[in-house]
Amino acid sequence: MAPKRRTDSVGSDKLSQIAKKAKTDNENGDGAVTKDPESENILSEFKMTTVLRDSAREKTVFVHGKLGDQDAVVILEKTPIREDALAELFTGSKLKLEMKNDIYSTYRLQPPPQQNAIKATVVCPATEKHVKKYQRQESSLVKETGEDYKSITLPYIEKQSFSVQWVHNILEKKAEAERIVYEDPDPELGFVLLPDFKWDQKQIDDLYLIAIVRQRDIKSLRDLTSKHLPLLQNIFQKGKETILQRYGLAASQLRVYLHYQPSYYHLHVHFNKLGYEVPGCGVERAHLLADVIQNLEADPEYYKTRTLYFPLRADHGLLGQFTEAGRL
Ligand code: DD3
Repeated sequence: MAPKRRTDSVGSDKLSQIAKKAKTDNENGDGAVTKDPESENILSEFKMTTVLRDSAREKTVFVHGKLGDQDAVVILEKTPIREDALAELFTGSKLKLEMKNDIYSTYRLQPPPQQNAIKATVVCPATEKHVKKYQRQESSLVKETGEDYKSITLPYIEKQSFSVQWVHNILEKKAEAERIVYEDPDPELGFVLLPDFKWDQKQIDDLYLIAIVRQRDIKSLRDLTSKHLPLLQNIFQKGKETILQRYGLAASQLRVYLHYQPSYYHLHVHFNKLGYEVPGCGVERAHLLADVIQNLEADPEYYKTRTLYFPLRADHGLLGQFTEAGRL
């Protein structure tokens, strides 16, 4: 059996060190992390109100509640079992027989504490939008012409003023600086490559990095023209090179794409391991970077003029705008 590839088998045990360090926000206005206290349990104060969503299959739960007087969303996720942890799991666990029948038996295995971790993501203060985002919702496919973008979508996103403070923190090294995997400082062609929140960096199977561009005025795919080709090619090229060097994953093992609509309006590119079926990687939302580049090469105004389709959740404000405009 071929050994499973691990992040730390490719010359970077720094990765696991980083992931182990508990990080706590030290409020200084921009929400940037300035100190690094070890595992103070801020969640002991969490007063839960509702479970927004849970999935037995994904082993996740999204909980809404209060941290002090602020709204908070806490996401809990059981992490995959690491192959290099198996030996300790077999030797160091408590085992309780549940049933035995013929050659079959099931047990309740109680792992040692260090093997029993749950990934916890905290959004605090959480807005109404965060709360809505994690509630289970039906979606509708929207058809957006170039005109619809100008008259409906653009005014909507400008009015919303979605905060991308966390993106600016990354670009300015006020947060996650030690997580940066590659950076190109060029103001025009530059970007920062780092692991997405969703990836705990413990195994390559669910590799998920994002490239955040340095230019701050590119909201989405719709803003791209042929003048951005050098930027896109730079991200594609250097992103693939870096992932090969650092994680041993060839370009042929990568799904590199943009979202439309994106979840934040600052241009970024997703890098997943192929075969990792992450929400948002389907045809109704993902646009392969390779295709985006080709389309812009063929038509400099491709994304300004084409009709684009995307799903929106029933409670999404933009869906209401399309309905009001009689476009749904
Ligand atoms: C987000 C989309 C945004 C909840 C959650 C995530 N990768 C991020 C802040 C820092 C990050 C991300 C919004 C927000 Cl769980 C609401 O994502 C982030 N840092 N996707 C990284 N590395």
